[in-house]
This record gives sequence, structure tokens and C-alpha cells, in this order.
Amino acid sequence: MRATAKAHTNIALIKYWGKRDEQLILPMNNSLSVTLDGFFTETTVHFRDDLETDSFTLNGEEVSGVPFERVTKFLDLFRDYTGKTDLFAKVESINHVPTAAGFASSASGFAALAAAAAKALDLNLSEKELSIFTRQGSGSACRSVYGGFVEWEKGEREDGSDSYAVQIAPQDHWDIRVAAVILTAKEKDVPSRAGMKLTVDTSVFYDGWLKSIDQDLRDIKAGILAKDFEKVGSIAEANCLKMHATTLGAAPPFTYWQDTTLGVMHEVWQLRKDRIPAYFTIDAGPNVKVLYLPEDEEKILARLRSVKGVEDIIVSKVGAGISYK
Ligand code: FM0
Repeated sequence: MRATAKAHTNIALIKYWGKRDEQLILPMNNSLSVTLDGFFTETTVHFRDDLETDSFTLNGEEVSGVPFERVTKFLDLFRDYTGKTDLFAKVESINHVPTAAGFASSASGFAALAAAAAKALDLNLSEKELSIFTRQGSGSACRSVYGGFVEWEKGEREDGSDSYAVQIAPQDHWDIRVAAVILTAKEKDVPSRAGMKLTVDTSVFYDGWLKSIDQDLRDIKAGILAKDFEKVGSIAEANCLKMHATTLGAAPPFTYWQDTTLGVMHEVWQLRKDRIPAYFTIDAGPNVKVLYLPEDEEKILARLRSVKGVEDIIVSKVGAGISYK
């Protein structure tokens, strides 16, 4: 009753932004992401009859409080599913996602945890079923079940049984790169969970955001299949700007951007004026991810490094789905 699984994080090109059900983590809109090879979590789950409670270590350190509660509540889903309500687990997780990179480690974290738990319990879940479990740990994590290009179908049903991720194109379909640009100046973020709730509840721009999703999804999927970088990049960048616009229309208004965020955005726009194809996307934090093609890597990294306030850049290729040890 012990298994180890590895999952990569992902970056959304069409953002998940807003829930219609907080408990089951059901989204308001479909989203689409690229799985990244540069950032991953490896998790071992060991269910043991002699344990009276779960335990959770992250990078060798015992975790307590809210992060521990999230893990144990997530394992409850597996206890309920199997009827083994007295079975507890030792969870050991190693995170290869530098916290500073501004990637929510929850995506790779919950995908690896779900996969290891399901394998430890010999559940033989399909990828669809695994994605449904994973979604209930953290929404964006359900996309990390797969490698390559992945869409999370929001579904319609109230029980969430049709809200899961599917692969649009495999890892080897297209070699695009993502540079995670890490900034020096940091203020405390509004956590994505709180930010998306405030936006759904109050933003005067939220309806506009939702109305734009179907068209963005149709176009970006066609662009991915045709390997049309300009199309994919421009839709992703515009979609990110629309998501961030919703925060400005919230009450009270807020933004995840800092001075250096804008500095990197302007550098990306300048790159395009200089005919170097690069596009950005930004999640619920100040850091910027830049999409580009392999042949432009050297030029683009040099230009991004020159932006004031850029501390580090971590480059990723398109990554794989869940694997087991
Ligand atoms: O990844 O409340 O998954 O589509 O990263 O745990 O379901 O941490 F930019 C924001 C991530 C949202 C876009 O939200 O939320 C995306 C975001 P949870 P997540």
C-alpha cells in the first residue's frame, strides 16, 4: 500500500478564473494549459494499518496547519471512495518547483498526491477518474495529469462527474518554450483562491471575461494543432490580460502586477516590434512567463535578463504527464 508518483506543473494559456462550486472545485469556464518539464513534484504515499492519523512532509520538513489540512481532506476522498475510513497515510513530498518561480506548487503537488494515493490503494483509475480526484485538491492540478497541451472541460453536472481534463496534443507535438521570469521585488500576493472568489462575486468585468472564453478556446486549439505560434501566443497573451482586467473591476479593486511585471511586459512587446516572436502570460502573482520558439531562445533570454528587477529566469520545455517509480 505504498506508491510514488511524479507530476509536472502547468501554465494556463486560457486561464481558469472563478468557481461555480467551491466545495467540489467546479470552474466557471474551460481552461487550457501546457505541462512544463522544468517543475515537478514527487510524492510517496504509504497507507498503513498502524497509523491513527495522516502525516505530511514537504522537502523533508513536517507540515502542519492549513497545508496539512488540505492534504488530509484530500485523502478523505480516497477513504470515502474505498470505504476504508480508518486507513491513514504517511505522505512524503519533494517539490522541484522553486517557490520563487511563482508557479503554484499545488498543481504538480495535488496531481502527484492523487496519483500516488490511487496507486497505493490499487484503484486502477482511468486518467479521467484521476483528473476528477485531482481537481478536488486544486483546480489547475487536474490538467497536470497529462503531458503536452491539455484542456479542462468545465462540465455541466452538479456532482462534477463531467469536469475533468483531456489532452489536446501530446508532449512531442510541438517544441515551444516557457521562460519563468522571476522578479526581485515581492509583495504579498492575494492568494488565487481569494482573488478569483472576489472577482466572481464583485467584478463588473467578469461577464465580459466569461463571454470571451469560447472564441479564445476554439482559436487557440486550432492554433496549437496547426503549430501557429503567433496565433497561440497572441490569444494566450490577450486571455491573460482579460483575466487580469477582471481584478481591476472587482470591489475592492486589486492587481497582481508590480512595476517589474510591467517592465517585462513592455520588453516582450518591444521584442515583437523587433520581429522576435515572444508572448507573455501571468498567473495570480507578479511573475511573468514568456512563450517563445527554441530558435529565439538566446536572444530572448538576454533581453529579458536586461530588464530592471529581473532576478532569475528558469526555462521549461513542454513536459510529460504523471509517471510512477
Ligand atoms: O492556472 O482554488 O488551481 O488556470 O493559476 O486551488 O482551485 O490554484 F492565474 C490563476 C489557479 C488559477 C490560472 O488556481 O485554484 C490557471 C490560475 P484552486 P488554483
